[in-house]
Amino acid sequence: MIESWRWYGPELDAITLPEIAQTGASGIVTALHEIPYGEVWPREAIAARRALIEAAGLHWHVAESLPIHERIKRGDGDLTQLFANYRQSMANLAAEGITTICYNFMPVLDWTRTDLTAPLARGGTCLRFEAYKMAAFEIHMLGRAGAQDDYAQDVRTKAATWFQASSQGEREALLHAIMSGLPGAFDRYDIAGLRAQLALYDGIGRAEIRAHYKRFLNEVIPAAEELGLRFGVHPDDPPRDILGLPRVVSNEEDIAWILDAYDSPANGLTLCSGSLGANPQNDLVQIARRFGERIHFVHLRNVRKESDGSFEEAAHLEGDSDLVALIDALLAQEGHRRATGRHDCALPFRPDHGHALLDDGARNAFPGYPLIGRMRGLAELRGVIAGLKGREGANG
Ligand code: DNO
Repeated sequence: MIESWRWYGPELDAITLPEIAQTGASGIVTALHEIPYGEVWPREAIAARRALIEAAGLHWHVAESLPIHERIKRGDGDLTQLFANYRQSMANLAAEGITTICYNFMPVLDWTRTDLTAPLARGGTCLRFEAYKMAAFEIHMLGRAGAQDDYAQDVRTKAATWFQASSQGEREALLHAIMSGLPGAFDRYDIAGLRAQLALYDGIGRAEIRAHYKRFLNEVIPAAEELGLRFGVHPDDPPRDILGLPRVVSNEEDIAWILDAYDSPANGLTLCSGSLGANPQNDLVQIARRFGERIHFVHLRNVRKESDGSFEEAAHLEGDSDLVALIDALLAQEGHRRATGRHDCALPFRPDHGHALLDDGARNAFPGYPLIGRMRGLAELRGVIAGLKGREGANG
């Protein structure tokens, strides 16, 4: 497996490439976050980013994300130019030797949390999703019709109590937390802006989103095949509908649908253990085994779930998911690839998110992307991989 590290680029990330080199990671995962969604990533800009990365002795393995414009997700109007731009960015990435592309198909919001600095028992903070706070946001701050029906009575009661007691500052912090999953420099909404975005999805249900998704695959996967690119869709986080928006990348059945919708090795999966792991029905090892050949990129992290749908990000080897078993399945997939002569045997992975620990609080890193906490995660995962590989060797 290839150890990689997400970097937001020289302008946006508080962590530098020479610091990343010290973590031991060899690969970089990045995007041109400063380019608005829908516009072409120019080859020169990709080359300049790549040169920076290589000057630090690192390799740019994955473009995460090449974002899909909301109009494509909504199937809104004439999309010819947007698809052409997307394919041009793909061609420019391929020309610079970046062959794995991560993207998501979540309407409006990317990953969603309600607390960015939830305290941990032994010090430090983590990202947390609190069901009653999400309910308070939807029911009392956003005033979304139908939001009541998505929550159990006790969660609604707690939501009302929290809302009544909350200060303006706490409500703003909640909005800020919910918006923080949108990566890069663009598309933060205020309440009015979010309402307007949601209204654009009126009348768009699961079947429509799937149809728009299939159209996207038809538009880009043939080009990916020609260019030698591998696409890996990132699962919904959390893996369920949110804000009344249908989400179609949440579980094993969804993944099977996507991989069938355009049956090509180029149409694959980013296996994110943290996103999929937040739904108790998702069996990570089973998903890794079933779709193993189509996994092109891996995000490794853990979650601790609660019965009302709340969860928090646990340390990489704590929490509810058995990451050792998952890594074992991924190593078996690598072995299978070697045995069948595939050239993409080594799976790039990154320690996805990390706790903010020690001096992390003093830096203005992106939420979930601190230096020390992720380095702890990477070191633990590295140990698991070495241990499992050693056993493989010992077993001959
Ligand atoms: C969260 C990330 C996601 C991911 C996108 C991929 O930390 O894993 O934001 O980058 O969903 O498009």
